[in-house]
Amino acid sequence: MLRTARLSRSALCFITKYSAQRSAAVLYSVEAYGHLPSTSSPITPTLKFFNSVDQDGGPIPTYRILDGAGKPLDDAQMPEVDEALARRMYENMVKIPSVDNVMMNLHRQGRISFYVTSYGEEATLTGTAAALADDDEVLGQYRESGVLYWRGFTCDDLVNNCLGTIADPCSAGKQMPMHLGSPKHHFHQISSPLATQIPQGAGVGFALKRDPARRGKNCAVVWFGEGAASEGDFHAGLLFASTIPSPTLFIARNNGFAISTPTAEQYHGDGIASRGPGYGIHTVRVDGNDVLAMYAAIKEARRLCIEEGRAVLVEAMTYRVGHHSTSDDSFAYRPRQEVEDRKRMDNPIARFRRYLEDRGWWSEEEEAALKAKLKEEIMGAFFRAEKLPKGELGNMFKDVYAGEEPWTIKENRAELARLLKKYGKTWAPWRTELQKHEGAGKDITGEEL
Ligand SMILES: Cc1ncc(C[n+]2csc(CCOP(=O)(O)OP(=O)(O)O)c2C)c(N)n1
Ligand SMILES: [Mg+2]
Repeated sequence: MLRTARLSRSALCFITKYSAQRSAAVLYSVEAYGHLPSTSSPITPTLKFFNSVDQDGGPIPTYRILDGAGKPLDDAQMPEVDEALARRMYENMVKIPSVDNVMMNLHRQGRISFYVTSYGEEATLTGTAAALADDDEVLGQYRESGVLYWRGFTCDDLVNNCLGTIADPCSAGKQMPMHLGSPKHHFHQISSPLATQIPQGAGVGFALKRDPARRGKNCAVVWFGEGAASEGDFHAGLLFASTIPSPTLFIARNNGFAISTPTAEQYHGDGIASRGPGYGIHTVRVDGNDVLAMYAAIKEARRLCIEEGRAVLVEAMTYRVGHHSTSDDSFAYRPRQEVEDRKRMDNPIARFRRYLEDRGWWSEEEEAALKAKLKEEIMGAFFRAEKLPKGELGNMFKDVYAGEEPWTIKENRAELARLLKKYGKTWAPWRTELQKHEGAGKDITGEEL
């Protein structure tokens, strides 16, 4: 990585010329030779297949500002990030793994049933969140809690969601942990089936365009992993946003894996970015572990999106340092050493910390104080949430559908009542679990259990 950054400019020119010669094709000018009625492309007598969006045949370059040691690249244009903003970004980045560490421990102790970490993707999330307006509509996949933290979603909110207490602001304990959502923070409810958020996001973008109060002011922001981009919904969503233009910003987190499937088995083309131009969408590939590059790229992507009222695609190249989720052991399919190397060589937090320290914007003492403050915040949130009950059992049937309650829900509730009457008092796991709910199931059975 460092070596690439130091390649001399003459070497880069040589590579460009060399590939240009290889790909030379005879093109007839449109003025003299015209073009087919179905396309505006010039006529050529050269039979040449292509397999790259770059006419030189090379891969799409990756935009970055900071090298691996946190030093700005010689030719990079620095985004306007002053000390206060830089420190806030750094603090958000550190908060993400701090929360993840505690929640992973709670999972190991059996106190929460499921969790998803964002280890390694702190710069992708924070650089984006900082460049957006806080009321841009976000549709996440599930690994984007750092975007919510930036907008003021608290540790109490997160822990209540994971424990499914009455104070869960996302789904009142109905959803799995980490299926976050917060209308207050303009963050749409996450749902498990991959990629469903992509066409939905194009719809949200279109709705923003149709709303006079928000047209030209906000965009929809759709997150997805490179694995989710293999779903048909990815293609439907991008086609929708390009043919029915809308200010929709698509952000692909290319973190190397879809659970155990590495990218080498997910696509044969040039990542996700190569697909954008196929849909006529402005596209850029960014070093997702460089928070300043993410910030600058998203600022510009958002501007394009809103000013042109058209979709933009950003591919953030990063690495999923953690396991996929608490249901996964990634060392079954990737070497431990690979993970250790990536943590060391391409650590987004360490890299940005060095940038801050070089400017005198951060110190050892401030690091210790931040870590202590975060620990207190998260543990405090846990102790508060632990004392709260879960809502009434019947809540799980409420607000599932709008309008009249369908017969399926009525039937499910009746079946649960039957089972509770039969086993609620006798089967120990149910007896224990029921006590955690307000009313201990009385709202379903109509009687004391
Ligand atoms: C339609 C669908 N198929 C499969 C799954 C199971 N699944 C959950 S996450 C995941 C991997 C997604 O990988 P990626 O989109 O790259 O996101 P990452 O986990 O790497 O952030 C899979 C296959 C699902 N939730 N939905
Ligand atoms: Mg992935």
